[in-house]
Amino acid sequence: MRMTELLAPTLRETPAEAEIASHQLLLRGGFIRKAAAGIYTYLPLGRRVLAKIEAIVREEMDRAGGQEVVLPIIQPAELWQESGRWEVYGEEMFRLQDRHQRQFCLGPTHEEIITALVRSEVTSYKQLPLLLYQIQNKYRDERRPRFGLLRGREFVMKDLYSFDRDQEGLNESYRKMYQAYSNVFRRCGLDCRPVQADSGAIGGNYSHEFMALAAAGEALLVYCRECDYAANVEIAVARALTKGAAEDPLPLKEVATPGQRTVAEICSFLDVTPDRLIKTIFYEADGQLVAALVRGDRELNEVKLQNHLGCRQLSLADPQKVREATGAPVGFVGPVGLSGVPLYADLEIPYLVNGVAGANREDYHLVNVNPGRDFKPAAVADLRQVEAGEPCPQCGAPLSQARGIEVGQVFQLGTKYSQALGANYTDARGEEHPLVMGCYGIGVSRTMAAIVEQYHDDRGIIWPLSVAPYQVVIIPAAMKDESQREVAEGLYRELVAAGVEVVLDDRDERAGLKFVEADLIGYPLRVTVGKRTVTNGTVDAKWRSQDEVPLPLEGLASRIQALLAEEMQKYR
Ligand code: 9G3
Repeated sequence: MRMTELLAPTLRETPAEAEIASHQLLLRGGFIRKAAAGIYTYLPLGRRVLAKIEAIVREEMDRAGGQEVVLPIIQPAELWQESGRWEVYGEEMFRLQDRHQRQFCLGPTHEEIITALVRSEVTSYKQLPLLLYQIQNKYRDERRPRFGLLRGREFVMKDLYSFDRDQEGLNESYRKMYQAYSNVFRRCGLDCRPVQADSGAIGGNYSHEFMALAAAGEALLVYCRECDYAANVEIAVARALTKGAAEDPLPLKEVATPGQRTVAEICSFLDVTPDRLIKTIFYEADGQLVAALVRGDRELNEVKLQNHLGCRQLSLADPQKVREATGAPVGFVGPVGLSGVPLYADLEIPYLVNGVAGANREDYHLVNVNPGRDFKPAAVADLRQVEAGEPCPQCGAPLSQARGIEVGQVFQLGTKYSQALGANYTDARGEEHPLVMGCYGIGVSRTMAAIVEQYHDDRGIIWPLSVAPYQVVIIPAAMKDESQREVAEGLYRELVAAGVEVVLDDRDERAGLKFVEADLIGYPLRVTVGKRTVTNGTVDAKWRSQDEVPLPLEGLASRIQALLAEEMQKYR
């Protein structure tokens, strides 16, 4: 490819709306352009990267026994009504009508579609296991699309669905996919960590997420350096306490705490440490008011609360409703004397002795609050956010915390969809059973952004060779110089003939600008033809993140191919 022909409109300035490196660099490097909020055009360089990632995904899915299909993007509402999910996803679902006013959605995922396909085509246990997948656009009307390809409203996903006879079969499919995912992300050069994850609304009982570690990641994970424990903080298990404070319960007492609302204010005013406080946080769970209790030094984990309550909608309660239910404003509310509001206490609450809580009276708190004696929780469960430094639930070593980009997720669905949609198979004895399913997603366009998050510097992107848009860029320092141009053209033609993915920067521009753009776009290997090529027969070769080395013109094309082959070994 010649730079005088390539559509790669680079930008010198960083577009204002781009906050993170991958969003900035993919725009500035001429890889993507925004068509609308969360909706992108992939320019030639961007499409080439996408195609490389897709090829790696496809190879690994096929190697794991997957069969590729193409499923419709437009999906009939009837299937989602059968599965009961048509109402579950509100505004996030792109819905449309056809000319006969029949209702459809743009596919945000394909459990319904694939299960409907299989229920009509698979009847016998002999056809199992069956792994079907596609790589295609998905549509989710995110409220706040941002961070470029990381959170878009139209994005490329590989989704695979496994169909097995029983749990044992599913375990085998799950294990194959887990390995395939590790291969995919390793071949993309991504530092990626599988973590235990919440199966949430999708249902099923077991799930992992593959997290690409990156400071810009929206997900928070905790992991242990000593063992393999790693979990999305949404479900990371807190180590249960074994004993409470060794002091005698004292009589409950109301104390004036004028204007003292926050944990910090109350602790300094009453001279107690935050672990003595009971934070009472009100939520509306499917419209019903509930109160969650965690210690003052902890954060409530809303995913754990929602999973415990099994509710569809969970949101912080409106302060007015809190005042009506307790007689006090937020900051002075507590569990004692609260009738009609079910209390959900974190595991640590029952161990509190002589704690502090809001008195349900403005400007007053209660001291010497003793759970069990002064209030009775509706339930006690692990509801708090695990923090770095806490003991690993597996081995006790202190947990570390990191941010990650969720680039893959694998779920054990069980029979949730096969039962809902009547997808059964007949076993060897002629008995009918619902198919046991798993589903497995990779955010392909999100992976592209995650790679940039992990591979960039202040000059631009540093593409791993396995996913680079082109492998080599040849830069004649001066296109005007006849001899430099000839050497560059000759090398270019040799490499093209050898099947190397090479760009020749044949623009009549200053060498400096060509270097800056080559580094911004992030070509892995840069070969400069300059004055020294003419005087002493060498070119300067430079891996994007290493120093320049002179290479003799003699046998240069085959030397470059050998260098590329050697570098590709890192991404097997
Ligand atoms: C919807 C909308 C958004 C959604 C879903 C449905 C997420 C939905 C979960 C999954 C689970 C797996 C197969 C590939 C891997 C992920 N957001 N999920 O089901 F209608 Cl609007 O998609 N699906």
